[in-house]
Amino acid sequence: MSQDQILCISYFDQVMGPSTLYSSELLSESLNTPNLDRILEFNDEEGTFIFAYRKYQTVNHLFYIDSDFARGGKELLMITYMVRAAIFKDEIVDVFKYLDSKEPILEEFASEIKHLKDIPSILHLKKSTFSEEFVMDLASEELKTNFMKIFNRYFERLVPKFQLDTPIKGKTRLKKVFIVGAPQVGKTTLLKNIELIQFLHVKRNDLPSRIYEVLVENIEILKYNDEFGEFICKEYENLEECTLLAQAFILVFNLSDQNSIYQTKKVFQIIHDKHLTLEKELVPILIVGNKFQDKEQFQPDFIHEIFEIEKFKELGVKIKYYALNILTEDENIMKTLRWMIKQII
Ligand SMILES: Nc1nc2c(ncn2[C@@H]2O[C@H](COP(=O)(O)OP(=O)(O)OP(=O)(O)O)[C@@H](O)[C@H]2O)c(=O)[nH]1
Ligand SMILES: [Mg+2]
Repeated sequence: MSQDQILCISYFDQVMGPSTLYSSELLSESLNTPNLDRILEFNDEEGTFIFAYRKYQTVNHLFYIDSDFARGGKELLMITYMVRAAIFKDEIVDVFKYLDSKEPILEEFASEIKHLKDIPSILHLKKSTFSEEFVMDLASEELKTNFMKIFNRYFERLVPKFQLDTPIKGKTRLKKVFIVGAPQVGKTTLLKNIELIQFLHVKRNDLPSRIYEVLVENIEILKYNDEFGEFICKEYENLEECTLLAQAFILVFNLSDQNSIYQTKKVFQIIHDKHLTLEKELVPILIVGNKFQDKEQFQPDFIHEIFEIEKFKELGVKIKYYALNILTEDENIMKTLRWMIKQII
């Protein structure tokens, strides 16, 4: 199985902390897989949730199994199925819908694991001389065989059948959300922060409810060069291409600088005109006023007026304005992104 999809079972070892019971791949820094340990360390509620992390998008199912060995009589385990977004050729939504649809399979998988007796005992083997890759390597042959049968069967069921032999389309086809705005308003900072905000950064009490987070791989900065009146994007040739691919726009400006508000509006106007000439349907628009010094100098009414938010709403465009400090307010960034993702889905 390629590294495009990984299935992993981890658990919370009461002595060692988060540990890997078994995984189809050794998770490592170089693979850019999410840090499952950190997820397990901070969560203990049963449930399924989706978590996007740079290269990989994951669906995770946390569950307990009864154990005579554990304090409290229960062991916490987590099944994680992850896919590289790049294997999905089409829309952002495909990955989310796809992962979301896997919940029942993960639940079934968990229930089969619950019924494998002897699992609790290997979770409590002394690991001091532990040199194997996975704790499962320490199990008896019988348990290993039974476990692998189940593991492989569910892995088969999880893997998308339709695309495996299809070559991945050009990377450029994936990028769908564009950040635009005046110079020096925090566009790069926003993108970097979205990449860095990890699951745990933002305290969550709503774990069992679905968490849709943005696909970082699908966000690009679309810069406007005022001098030459042209758009520059790392991945795309020109504005026309970006407009045709865009699934959403994020507009950013400096909320203490009127010029930057007007400049961002001007850039957006050019993009909007392009939409009209190409007769492309208008996509959701997220407007972010960056509160540089935590100042909110210009009130929402003013922003609404400049960006003609009400007019767009009447046209049926999904559009929303948020004021926040891009550098520091992770939680609010996630809130705005969740809004955007919901509009796309
Ligand atoms: N205090 C504060 N500084 C910020 C914030 N966001 C960005 N900055 C700083 O503002 C400067 C510009 O931010 P960038 O993210 O590079 O802005 P940009 O829009 O990518 O700029 P260009 O790519 O040059 O157009 C950097 O020094 C950031 O550290 C913020 O929310 N608060
Ligand atoms: Mg930049």
